[in-house]
Amino acid sequence: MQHDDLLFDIIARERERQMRGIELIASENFVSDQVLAAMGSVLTNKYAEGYPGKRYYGGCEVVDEAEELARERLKKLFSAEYVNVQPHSGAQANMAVFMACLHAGDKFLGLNLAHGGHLSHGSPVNFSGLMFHALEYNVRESDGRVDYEQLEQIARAERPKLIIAGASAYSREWDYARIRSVADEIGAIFMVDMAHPAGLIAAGLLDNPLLHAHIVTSTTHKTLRGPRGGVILMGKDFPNPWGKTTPKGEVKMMSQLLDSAVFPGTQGGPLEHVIAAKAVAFGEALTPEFKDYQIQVKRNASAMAEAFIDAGYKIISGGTDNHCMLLDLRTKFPDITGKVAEKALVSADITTNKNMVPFDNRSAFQTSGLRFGTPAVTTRGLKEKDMPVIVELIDRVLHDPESDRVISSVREEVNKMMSKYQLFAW
Ligand code: DSN
Repeated sequence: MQHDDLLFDIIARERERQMRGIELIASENFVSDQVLAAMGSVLTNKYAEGYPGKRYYGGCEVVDEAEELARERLKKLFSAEYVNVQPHSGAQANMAVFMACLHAGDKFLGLNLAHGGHLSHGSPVNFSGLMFHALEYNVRESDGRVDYEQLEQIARAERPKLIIAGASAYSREWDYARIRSVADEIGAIFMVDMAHPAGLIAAGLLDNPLLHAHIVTSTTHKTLRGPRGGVILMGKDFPNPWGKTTPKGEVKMMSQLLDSAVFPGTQGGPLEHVIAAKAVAFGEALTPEFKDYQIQVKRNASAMAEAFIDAGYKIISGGTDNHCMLLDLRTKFPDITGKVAEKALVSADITTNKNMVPFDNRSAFQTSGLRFGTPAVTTRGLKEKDMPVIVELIDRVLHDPESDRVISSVREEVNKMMSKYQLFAW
């Protein structure tokens, strides 16, 4: 067959883009060569509907070993009793939890998307908001932190069946115990989506939500630095409290409901090549080097937040406990939208994303904020001392986002800086 020059040229250009730029999207990272190799392996050829030892296809005995390895390593990483490594993404993992815990139309409570929440925690355009009755809590305007009092008030008044903690753009630690307490009071299931800080949690640098939540979901590609994908975990299995029964009238354990909700409930054949890559990443995350990496991610984020504040920017909540931060542009540049800022920075090879800030007066398409994170630049090898340099480059672009001259001079400095940091071994 003819070599696909067209497609492989696209891949080569994306590789080049990743190498020359400063990657600050809080949910992105660079995987190891081993993770990449497992993902691009012959395991992609195998159908394996079902679970290890109970498949609907023959010839699964080898991929069973890869899936078991992923499961055992993930259990060890988070001290979990139950895991499912098959969800294709975080949204798929969340969908399976909804399927296992709720009936269509049931009430659940999650963090407002415009306050840092996630699409699959109740947005009206997502399955969660379309098929279920979504209620939302906010962060406080005064300090940008989760409004636990409001969460409790809504929980007591509305009695949702599921309460969700976790966010896409929230830089602070969560009070999981407080949410569990109100969940117990009203008999709700408590789920944490730890997709963003999972790597920091695995390294013991943030609280482990498995100690408090009934169910935990995550992606595997953010701070955890694995392939794109999702997982579901539980610290302890428990009988389904809603008496949700199978068509035959049996009450099941939550582990059984979750497994069925992933397959055959919402997915078909698992991506065994991605599951193998998850196994590699979980193995890497169990090493002392991974803890050192996460310590550096956190240090870099704190240094970056401090540099932004010193340069006159407002960070929502005034700082960060994790890997990310949300910048409210209105304090320093009230006339620049997140959209304009993102475009100018991308032109200078600094990749970030526009983001709504809590109580934003602009739409999700314009926004008044930018979200930054340090997982990817830390993988590249950047340290605290480099963060003020990055902030100064960003500040130069934002002072003059329409200037080709400024953008091209910043881009030159960015490319020179990043040429010193290796990314791929090939
Ligand atoms: N898109 C992910 C993020 O950037 O946080 C969430 O799905």
